Amino acid sequence: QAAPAPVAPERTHWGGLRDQDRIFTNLYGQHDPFLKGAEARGDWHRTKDLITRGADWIVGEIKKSGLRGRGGAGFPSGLKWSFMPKVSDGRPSYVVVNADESEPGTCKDREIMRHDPHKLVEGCLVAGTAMRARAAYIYIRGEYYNERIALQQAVNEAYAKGYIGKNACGSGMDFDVVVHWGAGAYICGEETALIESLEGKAGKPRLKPPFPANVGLWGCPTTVTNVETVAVAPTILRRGPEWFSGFGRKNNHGTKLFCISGHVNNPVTVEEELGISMRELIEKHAGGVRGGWDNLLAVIPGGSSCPVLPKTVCDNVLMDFDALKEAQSGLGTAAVMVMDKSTDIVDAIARLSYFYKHESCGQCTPCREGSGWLADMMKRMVRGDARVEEIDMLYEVTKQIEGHTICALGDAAAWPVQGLIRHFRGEMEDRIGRASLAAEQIAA
Ligand code: L3W
Ligand code: SF4
Repeated sequence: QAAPAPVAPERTHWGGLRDQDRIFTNLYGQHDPFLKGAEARGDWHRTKDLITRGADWIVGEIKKSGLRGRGGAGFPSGLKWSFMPKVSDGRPSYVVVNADESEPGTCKDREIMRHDPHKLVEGCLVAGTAMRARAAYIYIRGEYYNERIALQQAVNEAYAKGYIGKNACGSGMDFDVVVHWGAGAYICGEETALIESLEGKAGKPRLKPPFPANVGLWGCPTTVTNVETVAVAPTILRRGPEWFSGFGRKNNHGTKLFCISGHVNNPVTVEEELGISMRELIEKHAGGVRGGWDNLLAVIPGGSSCPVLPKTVCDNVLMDFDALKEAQSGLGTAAVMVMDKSTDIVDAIARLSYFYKHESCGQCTPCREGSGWLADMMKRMVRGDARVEEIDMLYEVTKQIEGHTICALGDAAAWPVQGLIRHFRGEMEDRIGRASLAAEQIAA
């Protein structure tokens, strides 16, 4: 597999997002995260005027804004919300907020729930209205204890103030918000596993179709959507879809939270314009790569499922859905994991293989068996205890998994290994060469 040509930047310098254009102005917890502070920041300001304009208006505005889902898949949000039934057949409709943030490297939804929980609660009401839902369930990762407490406090405050519950915001509509805790399984972040878990069953993904918009929670129309996607909706409606779509570029609009971790001087979660260059993002907000940009080895740009990119690609790549797809990786959850030259890249990817093997629900054979094979083979690759031809075999195993499983966890197990082979095959071969030389010397 030849390395892809670096993506030519369409704009190399954006000047960065201005403070007044940030949606999450309270990310660093300098101000009161609860009702008083939230109202001072503009949350719950004339929400009644937004929701009484009706479902079709909200969906239309979200479509115009170009918002794409912030949970990893980047599916157009207005379109997804429009899949919900316009006329009820007697079954209630539900909004389910996916707050089971478990993708390694990802910590953006955590920041929202800690520091700006009212944006999410208000977003539930707005998104719920758009989908003609009567209630929202927020499924929060079990390990997020502090976030759960903060979120519950915000929900309680919104009930007490009449923003949600009976006659929400004086709109004549009733709307409930329920916070539900997960129990620490990565697979419950997959939308249908999350629904199963919410129903009290083991979190095992369902086959799609039917999609949740037709058959979801308790067999009712349901949309599962990420925390950030829901939390930005009220601001988009208030400031207008043109304001939001003015950031980024065609098909990749808006502002976005990026979580930057690893070998940088200042790990951070920051809101920036989609399409900022990776280099600018890291240098401007994360204090640069430890030891300088030239010390960069590779970056996983969008959470562990997204294939690793070598420095040659990172030099020019833009941080949005299409540019990263073109670079044979993905924006995913925008969790940017930076690795400098001290990193054992084969070992780093081997750890991810072990993670996916551990988190596989075991329901389908290519993922259950394949993720185990990948983890075992990667362990040998780390030691160089393999034959060079086995690199091709390893790649072949990833191809047997990719696209052949019930849910995306199979693909997520396959892609990091594919990225490693695509860009660091030489390193893998050298390691095998060194190990066999050492074995020959010992034997002699
Ligand atoms: C109705 C259709 N609905 C699609 C809906 C679908 C879903 C959304 C996107 O995977 C990725 C995964 C991880 N009628 C529809 C339809 N929909 N066609 O649209 O669907 P899909 O299948 O493209 O993606 P997905 O299953 O949601 C998510 C990747 O994200 N990821 C990890 C995520 C981890 C987190 C976290 O920790 N917070 O989100 C990172 O890259 O690998 O590829 O709602 O129902 N015809
Ligand atoms: Fe379970 Fe893996 Fe199949 Fe998903 S792909 S249903 S995690 S076995």
